[in-house]
Amino acid sequence: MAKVAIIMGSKSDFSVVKPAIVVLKRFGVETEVRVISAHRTPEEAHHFAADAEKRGIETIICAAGKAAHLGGVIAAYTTLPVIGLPVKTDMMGGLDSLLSIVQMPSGIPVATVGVNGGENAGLLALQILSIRYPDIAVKLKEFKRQMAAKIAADDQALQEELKDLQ
Ligand code: RP5
Repeated sequence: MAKVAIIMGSKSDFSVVKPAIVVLKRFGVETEVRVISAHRTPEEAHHFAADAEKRGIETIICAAGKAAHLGGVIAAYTTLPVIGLPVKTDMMGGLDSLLSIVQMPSGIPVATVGVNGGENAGLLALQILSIRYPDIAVKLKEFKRQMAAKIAADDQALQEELKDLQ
């Protein structure tokens, strides 16, 4: 079974991380969810990243806010794909988190989703896994088909509403 690790810099990030866990579980992917801080527990971050591949983890989602170095630190110790999930902050609306995660130096990429983009982080992990797991690829295609059907239905409903406007 496919396995994704989801780590967050603080328990306070959990509400942002939750949609990633939900979508991964919906697709039948095993998750390992941890609080590990690049700054407050740097040694644990090192050990976690260095051992992740051996433990069967295939992709790592890292959620963090403010000076959000977790994804970068994890990516420094593994060749597994790392997805950064910037957390919205009170002071700067998450721009601080976003730039801290996305502006990695050459050689250590962190694939970054939008601020509070938990579901997209989960979906991106699924797309990475789908290269190896055909059942996930099939489910992703169905997911997209359902999204398209909803937009088409919304468009149809809008056309009906527009007919009633003066
Ligand atoms: C970051 O600092 C965490 O990822 C969190 O988003 C932010 C604030 O952490 P707390 O002070 O709420 O623990 O490391």
